Amino acid sequence: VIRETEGRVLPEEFAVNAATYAGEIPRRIRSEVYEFKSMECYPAIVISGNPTFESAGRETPPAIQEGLNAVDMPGDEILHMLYASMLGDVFAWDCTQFSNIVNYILPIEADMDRAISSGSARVFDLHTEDAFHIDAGSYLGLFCIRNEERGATIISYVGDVDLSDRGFEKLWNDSFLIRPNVAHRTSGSGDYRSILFGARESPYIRANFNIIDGCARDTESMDALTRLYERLYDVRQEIVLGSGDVIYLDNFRTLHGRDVYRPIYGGSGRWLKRLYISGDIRLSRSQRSAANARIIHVPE
Ligand SMILES: O=C(O)CCC(=O)C(=O)O
Ligand SMILES: [Fe+2]
Repeated sequence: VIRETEGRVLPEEFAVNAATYAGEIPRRIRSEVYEFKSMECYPAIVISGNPTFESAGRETPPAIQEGLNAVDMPGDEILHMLYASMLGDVFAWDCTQFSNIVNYILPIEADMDRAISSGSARVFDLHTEDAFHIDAGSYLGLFCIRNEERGATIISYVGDVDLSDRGFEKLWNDSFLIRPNVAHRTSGSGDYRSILFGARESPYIRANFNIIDGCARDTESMDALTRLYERLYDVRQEIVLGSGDVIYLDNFRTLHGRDVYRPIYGGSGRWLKRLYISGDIRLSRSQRSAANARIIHVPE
């Protein structure tokens, strides 16, 4: 139906139009997704058993590809975007993955030892996606095409940590530099911000534990951050996505990462498709070329 109506289904356009079709998703699924969104008491929502459509017969690409925004979307990406449109507006950054709206997560041999999504030999440690930016997405979606290696996504939910201890008080102060992951070609804002924000009884969190050296203003703040990491580590869960599973993480309440795994190279390696989802796309209007544009320009 979507292909008949839309003709070519291109990522930037469909990111805007998907919501008009999402009302046709079965109510059972919609109500679960909206409960996840409104209650803010779950780390993530998983929808399993999705078809992987054309991607099932495709090899995992050897590298991140340029120009995907000009290519007709396969069915799995259409479905991913339909689900995502129930949570917010899908967008991309121009400082990573060539501005592709649909990002690829796949193993690259040359990146093996790097703490980035294409690495494998080292833990890609807990982080909020794009916490360096004030318009970090509210949610993050990962649709699994294949994962024969059973590489695990790690998640830690801030709701599982008791933050009432006075030692965590410092985390509410604007005393921390939150730097971008190395996959982003930008240095971040350089502004000091708090790690915890929002409501005291159910805080939001933003952090990147891949890059924490020297990121706190003083030693007490650094100690609080280290203790937070230990608590988050204690409550971490491993999720092994299988073919056709899609997970939407609450990026304000859940940190994620990727465990060490042994990748298969040469076409059948782990392949996830990532979508960034904004809860308030208007926040980034000054960095997008038009109201309905979905690529955020980040200064280098
Ligand atoms: O590979 C994974 O499971 C997660 C990687 C990651 O952190 C991301 O996609 O942002
Ligand atoms: Fe990530």
